[in-house]
Amino acid sequence: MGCVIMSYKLLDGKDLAARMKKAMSKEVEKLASEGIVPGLAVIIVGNDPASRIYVNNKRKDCEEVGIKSFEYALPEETPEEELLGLIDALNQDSSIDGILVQLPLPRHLDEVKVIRRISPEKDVDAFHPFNVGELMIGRPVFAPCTPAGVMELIKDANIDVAGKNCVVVGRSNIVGKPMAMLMLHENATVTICHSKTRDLKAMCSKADILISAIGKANYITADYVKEGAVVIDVGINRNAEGKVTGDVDFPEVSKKASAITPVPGGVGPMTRAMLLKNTIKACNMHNKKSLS
Ligand code: L34
Repeated sequence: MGCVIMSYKLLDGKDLAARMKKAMSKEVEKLASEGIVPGLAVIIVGNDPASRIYVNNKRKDCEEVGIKSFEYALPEETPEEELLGLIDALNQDSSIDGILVQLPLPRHLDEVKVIRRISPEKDVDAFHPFNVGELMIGRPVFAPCTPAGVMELIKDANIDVAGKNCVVVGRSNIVGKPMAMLMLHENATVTICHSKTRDLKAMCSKADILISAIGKANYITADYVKEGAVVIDVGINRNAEGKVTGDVDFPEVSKKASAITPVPGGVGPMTRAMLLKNTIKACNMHNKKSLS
C-alpha cells in the first residue's frame, strides 16, 4: 500500500491578473484608436503605509494597460467638505470614468457619506448603496473588486460552485457581504461567519469552499479545513518587518486543500485587475451614453 500524496492546485492571482491585463491593454488600445482614454481618479487621505502601497500598485497597473490615472493625495486632516467638494468636481469631469476613495479613511471622515457622494456610474469599487443594491438583486453593473477577483480565480481554475458549501469568514461591506452574495448568485450554499460565531472551527470544517477575510495572520490552521477543500485567503497581514502573510497557515493547509491561494500573489493582484476591468467598463458606458 503506497500512501496517497495529495497535491493541490495553486490559485495564482498574479498570473491570472497578468493575463487579464494583457487582454485589457488590447481593449484600451482599441479605445485609444477611437480617441478614447479611460481615466481613473484615486483619492488617498492621510499616510496609512499599507494604503500607500496599494495605491502605488494601482497606479502602476493603470500605466501598464494604458488607463490614465489621476492621484489625489490629501493630508490626514482634510476637512470632510473639502473631500466631498473634490468628489463633486470629479463626478462632473468627463475625463474621469472611475473614482476610488481608498479606505480606511481617517476617523473624522464619514466613510458612508463620502462613498454616497460618488456618482454610482463612476463607482468602480461598487461601494455606493446603489451598486450594493444592484448586486443584491443580482444585476451588478460593477462587481466589487476583491470578491469579483475571487470569483474570477475560481472560474479560471474550473472549480464548480453550484451546490457547494461555501463558508465566508468576515462580514465587511468590502469583502465578506458582497463575497457571500456573488457566491450565492453562483448557487453555492453560503454561510457567513464572524467574530461572534460559535465554534468557528466546526463551521469552517464543513466548507467545500472556505474564504477567509479575518485579518489575523495564520489564524486558519489545518484543523479548520476539510480534506479537499478550496481555500481562498483574502487576508493581508503585515508582521513587524513588513512581510505580508495571509490568514491561512499555508504550509499546513495546503496539504489538505485541493486548491489554495497564496499571499502575496493571490487575491491582492486580482482585486487590482478587477478595478481596471471596472474602469474600462465605466469608460465604455460613459462613451456610449454621450453618443446617443
Ligand atoms: N476603496 N479601498 C477601496 N477599494 C479597495 O479595493 C480597497 N482595497 C482594500 C483596502 N482598501 C480599499 C484594496 O485595494 C485592500 N486592497 C488591496 C489591494 C491590493 C493588494 C492588497 C490589498 C495587493 O496588491 N496585495 C499584494 C501585496 C502587496 C503588498 O506588498 O502589500 C498581494 O500580492 O497580495
